[in-house]
Amino acid sequence: MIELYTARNSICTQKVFITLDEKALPYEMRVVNLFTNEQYLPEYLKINPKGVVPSLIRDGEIVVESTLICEYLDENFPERPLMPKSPHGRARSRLWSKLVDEHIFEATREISFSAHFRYKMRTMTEEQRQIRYANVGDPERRARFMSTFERGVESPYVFQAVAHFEKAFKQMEEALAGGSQWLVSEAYTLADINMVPYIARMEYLTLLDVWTADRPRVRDWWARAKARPSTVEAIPNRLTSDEIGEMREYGAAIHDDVARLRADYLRMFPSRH
Ligand SMILES: N[C@@H](CCC(=O)N[C@@H](CS)C(=O)NCC(=O)O)C(=O)O
Repeated sequence: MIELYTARNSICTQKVFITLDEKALPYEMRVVNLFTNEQYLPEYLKINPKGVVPSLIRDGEIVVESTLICEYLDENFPERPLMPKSPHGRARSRLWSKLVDEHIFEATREISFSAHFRYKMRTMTEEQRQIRYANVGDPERRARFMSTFERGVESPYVFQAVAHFEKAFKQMEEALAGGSQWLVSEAYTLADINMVPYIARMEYLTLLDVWTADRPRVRDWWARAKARPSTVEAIPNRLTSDEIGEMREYGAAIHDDVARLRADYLRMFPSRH
């Protein structure tokens, strides 16, 4: 049996949902409430020492980190493979999950946080916020949380986030220039799946056009990716209309700031055009 620990609207779990669905694997879901800090309960920290979702347990084996969970599932259930066959193809595919793990996840969190979760965190008690800041001992995450909570889009982390998205979209447009449907091959792979939730989030926040207005191949890729039943099942079908409405409303409020930050970035690094 596969047990999947997730939270509502958890972006990192969405790629696991997509992977499970693409491979037609049954699982049971365990919901962790991040707003009441259930992720820091001692019994959950035994499963996931960082106090984050997703976590997966299969036949007593615990797997954490969404990228590793997706690869673990693909390796254990070879039907409907989601990784290229050749070592070179696999290395190219992992460049995309590496990009997400190194930059795009954090970038999405900073942008979402500055738009939206920042206001939700204001409804927490000071004590709950302090628990979150203490954040199982990670000074980097604490600094990010505090900066974006206090300064919103003016946090330097949000500027870095906008820059990382700019670089990622440029890379995607180039990867698709050869005419292939998907990022590393003609087949849909974990490379694509890794990017989907983050791009969906930018769309929900009404920010996607900031980077894709002049990137037609990325727009076509996204039209194909979002139409896949696995995407529909993993993302829109799991969101309430209130959650979608909130993302739109809060995202639209920072749209012009995000566009300004992108323009600042391009002015600062003109060679990136
Ligand atoms: N690199 C991790 C990131 C996990 C992560 O930060 N998950 C978020 C939800 S998408 C979380 O649990 N946040 C709770 C917190 O930071 O307290 C992964 O991809 O699994």
